[in-house]
Amino acid sequence: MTDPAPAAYVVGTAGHIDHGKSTLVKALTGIDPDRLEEEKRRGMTIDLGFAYFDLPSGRHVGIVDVPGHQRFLKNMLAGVHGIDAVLFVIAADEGPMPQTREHLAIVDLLGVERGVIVLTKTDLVEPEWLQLVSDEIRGLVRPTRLRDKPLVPVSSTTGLGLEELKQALDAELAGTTPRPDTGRPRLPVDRSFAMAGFGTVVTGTLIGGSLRVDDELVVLPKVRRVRVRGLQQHNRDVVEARPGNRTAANLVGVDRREIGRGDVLAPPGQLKPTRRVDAQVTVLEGLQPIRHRDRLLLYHGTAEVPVETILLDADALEPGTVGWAQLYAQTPVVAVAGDHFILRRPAPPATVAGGVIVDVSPRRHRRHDPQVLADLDRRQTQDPVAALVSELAKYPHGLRREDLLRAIGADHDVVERLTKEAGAVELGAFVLSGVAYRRLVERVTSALAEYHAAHPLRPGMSREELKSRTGTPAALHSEALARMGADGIVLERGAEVSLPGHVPQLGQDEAARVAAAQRELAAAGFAPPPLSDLVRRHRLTPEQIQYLVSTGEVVRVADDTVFGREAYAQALATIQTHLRTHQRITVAEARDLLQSSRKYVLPLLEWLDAQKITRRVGDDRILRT
Ligand SMILES: Nc1nc2c(ncn2[C@@H]2O[C@H](COP(=O)(O)OP(=O)(O)OP(=O)(O)O)[C@@H](O)[C@H]2O)c(=O)[nH]1
Ligand SMILES: [Mg+2]
Repeated sequence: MTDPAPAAYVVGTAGHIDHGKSTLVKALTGIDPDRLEEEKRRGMTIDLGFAYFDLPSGRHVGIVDVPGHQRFLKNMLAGVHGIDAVLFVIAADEGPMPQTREHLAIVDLLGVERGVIVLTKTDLVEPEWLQLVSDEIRGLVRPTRLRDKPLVPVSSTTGLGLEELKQALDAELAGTTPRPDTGRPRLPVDRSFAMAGFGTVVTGTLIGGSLRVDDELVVLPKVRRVRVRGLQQHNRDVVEARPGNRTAANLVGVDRREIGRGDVLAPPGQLKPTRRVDAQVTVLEGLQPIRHRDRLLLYHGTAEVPVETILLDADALEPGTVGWAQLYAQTPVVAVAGDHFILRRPAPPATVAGGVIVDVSPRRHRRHDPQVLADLDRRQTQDPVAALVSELAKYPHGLRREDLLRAIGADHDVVERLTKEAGAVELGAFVLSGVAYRRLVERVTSALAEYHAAHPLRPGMSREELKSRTGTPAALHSEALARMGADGIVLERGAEVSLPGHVPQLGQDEAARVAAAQRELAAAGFAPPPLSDLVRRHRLTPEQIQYLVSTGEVVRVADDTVFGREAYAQALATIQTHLRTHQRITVAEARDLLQSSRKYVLPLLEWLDAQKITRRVGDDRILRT
């Protein structure tokens, strides 16, 4: 096992059949994404292919290569969710074709913001033709998010333009904000297979949070418990898989036939499969309208699910318009508000719409209900949780609740959703992202571990010192410690903080000096040397003395008077025995019994009084009952 891989990106191909997507991937990465025998024989991609490479900047890129053939569009749809950028491929000799348009519509509906337009097979055309095709493509992408994206002519055969393409992709990815780690990982599965000696392996693009080896997870929607035995990203073993990466997970507890494309792997209790989702639906231009109760196919994550479309604000959604719908699914879907999806008509097959899920646990709505529609509008205008998550991600020390809400213009109840749904942590007046809180915990525990190692005798580190060591703002510090204390991560004792497992112990070099002092004390019996002498002779520190006192090795009956454990126990027993038979004892009697002197016996008896073992009555001591 090696360290977690650095942040990486997932890039998908898109484009018409035979336009050179797979050839381009191979030219860029050296990996042939067409892995099936049938694909190699027919010279076409049937199912998703995967490759990876590093850009000139060092960015790791995983590539999902999709089939262009219309018949395999459902495979394409399983591959494009979660991509950071698209390589939108058009063959220069043929120009835009039907799946050029369909794939473009899909990546646009899925909200893919980044990409490069790649003109392939430029070795087959004349420059004037190239110019014509380029102009046509510019017109094609104008209404979409790819509008201003770089257009790079290449030839995978001659290698022309490949370096420029890498530079352009690098520049595009440089502009992406890192995928938010909301502490809610999901791995929509696109493949499952058995590996000899390992068992079940599933792959997918990980989103939402990290997975770690030994994590206990569930496979949804069927709810089956599994454990992660191993993780790989880009063919490297990792202990932690980070979101926004192609990820392979080796699972214990599930046969490969019981998990497959469309399933979702996630921590237990975080996602609830649902038959109903409320969604904003955008209908593509130039097609038939979507009617109330139309039966369509929902493509979400890697899943394909038949749905009935319940239109909430219209009887038909016309091409090019946007409306509200409740999608009633034939089998449960595993979704999160904010997820994008695609809707297709089963026959004749056609991509007709796409949209965004705004509610994953809606009630059945009355149609045309102004209140329902207003509520949906509110959710859509800005999913406040999503907005808060991205706002919060900017603050490693969290943000005051008030400031956070003001930044977004959200209500207080949203913070509750933020902690419930997005793993954020509330600490007094502060709200931290799940990641920020985990980092804070790491800083605190490693500062304490270091401190305990350097000062094994001290029971703990002062709160003040811990605060400045971890760079935590004062107002956050005590709240954070209280929370970590409640969670059993640290132990707070007065002004000191320690790790729960820390037991003060003597360091090696001091153990010898302390032992010598103890030997001297033991040999002295009831006539111990003054503590100050012991301290001087054995160079004892106040901490060491405190340690000896707290472990009971010495009993400090007065400021400068200490007894060894044995001597004290013996003295106590002698006095108690005497008192049981004679009821009373004077200082002089005790002195004689212990063959000691008044100098030691007086503080000893006073100590026993203070310990509520004896009580003073006139010049005598009696036993307390
Ligand atoms: N001359 C020339 N031929 C190319 C180039 N790129 C791809 N080809 C050829 O075009 C054909 C199709 O290429 P693929 O890479 O399989 O196309 P694809 O887009 O992956 O096709 P599907 O996966 O079926 O959608 C192959 O015979 C390639 O050799 C290029 O830059 N120049
Ligand atoms: Mg291909």
